[in-house]
Amino acid sequence: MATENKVPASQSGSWTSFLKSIASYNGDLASLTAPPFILSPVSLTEYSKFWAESTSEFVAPTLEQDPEQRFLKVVRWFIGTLREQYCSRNEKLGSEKKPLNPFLGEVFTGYWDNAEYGRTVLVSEQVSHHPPVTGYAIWNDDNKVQLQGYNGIKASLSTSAISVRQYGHAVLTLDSFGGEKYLITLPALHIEGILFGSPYVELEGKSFIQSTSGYKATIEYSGKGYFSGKKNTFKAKITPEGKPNDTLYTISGQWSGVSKIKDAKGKSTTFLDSKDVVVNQLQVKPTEEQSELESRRAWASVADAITQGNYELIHQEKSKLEVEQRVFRKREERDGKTWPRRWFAQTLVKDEPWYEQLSEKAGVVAGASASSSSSNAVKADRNTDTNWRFDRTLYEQNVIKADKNDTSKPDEIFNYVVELRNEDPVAGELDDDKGSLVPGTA
Ligand code: HC3
Repeated sequence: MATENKVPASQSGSWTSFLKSIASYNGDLASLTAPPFILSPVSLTEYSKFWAESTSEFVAPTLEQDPEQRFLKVVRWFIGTLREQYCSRNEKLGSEKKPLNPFLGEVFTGYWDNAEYGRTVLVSEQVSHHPPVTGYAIWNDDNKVQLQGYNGIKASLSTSAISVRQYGHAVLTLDSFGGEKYLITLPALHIEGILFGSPYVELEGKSFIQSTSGYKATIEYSGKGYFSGKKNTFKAKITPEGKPNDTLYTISGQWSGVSKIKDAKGKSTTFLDSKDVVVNQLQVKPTEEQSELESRRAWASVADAITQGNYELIHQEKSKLEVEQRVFRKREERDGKTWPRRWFAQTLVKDEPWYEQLSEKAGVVAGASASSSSSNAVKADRNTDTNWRFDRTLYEQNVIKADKNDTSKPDEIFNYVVELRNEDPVAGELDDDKGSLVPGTA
């Protein structure tokens, strides 16, 4: 693991300040100001793409007729996404980076075209800023498969690492099988290597996949070779409904590399080599054709400043966005308005019996933003707890308008932004500029 100091000499002062700020950490990772070398020019809204970068793995379950084999295909697709989700920055950029913290209403969209499987569409929207929550939906109509979900993080500090618990979940729906659903909970993680300026992610604890067809996967993660002496290891147990001790299959190995599957008779074969999973490039429209609320256009100046490693410019450009967001929130508060979500809406837990049932079978607490096992004391209330759900009708209605001169398609949300901008200023709306930046950090 990383023991070599990777902090550029020119940024060692600001890295030391950053380490000090971690010591007085208040629970909000986004508020930690970090020097440019650790910043990513990519917004968290883009991370939703990691769920479906391999079209063939994403559609594989829907092409399988046998429910048990179908479940295994879902597990295989899920395990195959982890490498890109959790170690692609490390592999491509040398360490984990601090992503851009999306603003409320920020959207990111794209698609993958595949000669055999058709088009897979991705939409991602920042549905909450405090706490930060990103909603996403990915679908392939030709193969009647849809994934949707939302996630946020809760971080805490331990001696040398930052522990991150994810809340939210993903739901895979297969319409070819009567809307068969798979509830997918999200693993906890910790960020190691911070002291040396070389953060990397390790997964920990358990996550679950529970299907309406009755199968359950309990996936246990370990970073430091607890299971096999290798990094990024996991062990998954597949059990049928109501028979937690009747293990049908055990899958184990590295989620970033090779894993094996063993059936109940002890026969073992290769399950997956994550390095062989084909990563298809997401198609995103050119920045100049995007709306002001789309990630790459909204963050373009900040991203340029990060790429240049220009301290002052990063701060200056980020501040412009942050100040406008603060002004918007103050004006909304004064006028009793709420930011209109574009494609997602909150649904009460009690109104989704399928979700309550799957959570119960998975052994996780329904609602209460939990991805944890029920042994954790999380208070849940089905009458008040909500989940963010994608609404295809909202999606069809709420187009993103890139060209302001295009009057054929009203973009209600963009019009709302224009309204907010034109509102009378709230007294003192610019007074609380945090100004908390350590020189040379963002
Ligand atoms: C914790 C994390 C932000 C969240 C990232 C999530 C959980 C987002 C949803 C994806 O589906 C999965 C995923 C993968 C990686 C997670 C990131 C790893 C590091 C980043 C922190 C905010 C960065 C902190 C960097 C530091 C310590 C320098 O400030």
